[in-house]
Amino acid sequence: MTEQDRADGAQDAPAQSWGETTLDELVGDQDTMTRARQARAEFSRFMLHYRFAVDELLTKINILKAEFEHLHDYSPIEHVTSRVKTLESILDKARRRGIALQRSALREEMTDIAGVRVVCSFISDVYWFAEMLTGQDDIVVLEVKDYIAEPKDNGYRSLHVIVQVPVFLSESIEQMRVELQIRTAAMDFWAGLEHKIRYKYDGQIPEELVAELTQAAQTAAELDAKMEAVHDVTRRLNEQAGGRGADLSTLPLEVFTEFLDG
Ligand code: 0O2
Repeated sequence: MTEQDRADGAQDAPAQSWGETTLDELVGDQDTMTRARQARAEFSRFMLHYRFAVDELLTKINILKAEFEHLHDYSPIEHVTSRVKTLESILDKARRRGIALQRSALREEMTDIAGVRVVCSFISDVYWFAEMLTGQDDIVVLEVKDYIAEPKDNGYRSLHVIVQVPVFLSESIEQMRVELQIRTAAMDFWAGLEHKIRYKYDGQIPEELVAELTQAAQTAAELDAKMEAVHDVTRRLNEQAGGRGADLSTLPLEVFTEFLDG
């Protein structure tokens, strides 16, 4: 199409429709435009607070991880991922669950707008980590779903905790909800695969695959139990050997006396 065609077409084209209202009417209605702009700005502020809440939690997680690594000689956390739901995903879930598209309703009823997933090495680490994090004074636990103690029928295992975390802004403190999913690497591997398969079949996984997946979840759980047993033995042996901290014995003593005097 040439520029001339476009110009001709534009002359003949009817006013563009915007639902029941023409775009011309909408643009002409300054109140509507102002409200729409305001709503957009408020929504991006709303989402920013969730991003801040995730950042707060990630800082806490990194501190716990670094301290644990310093005190012991392994890391209990394999990796951490986080996400804030997209607008599309929020709208989709609100429609499915019948949640009103109002700030207060979304805050109260959609508890996974912000999500943090922590993947640990061993099952004992999952509970250790959950306890350490939720034991902090500024964290409020709103809900716990222990799908490790009680796996879902399909074999899904994970510890879910909805927490409320304060976000300190320039003029207010916002209490934000975040969904924490804490699980082992084996549980995570299974959940990732199952999620991909479910997506591929649009939620309707064929029967025989469901059975295979449930069996795979059982195998993953057995692997976790075996790894935990190995971990117990190594921990015991390590304790018997008096632990293995960082080798500070080669540093000159003056370094430590100076440290104590300071
Ligand atoms: P996404 O894309 O991961 O965010 P809720 O949906 O939270 O209001 P529900 O379903 O009772 O209510 O919460 P639940 O059981 O705590 O599960 C929420 C999240 O856990 C899901 O989010 C998944 O991330 C994960 N999950 C739960 N069950 C399964 C499962 O069987 N397989 C896999 N792979 N993941 C699961 P979303 O919103 O479904 O998806």
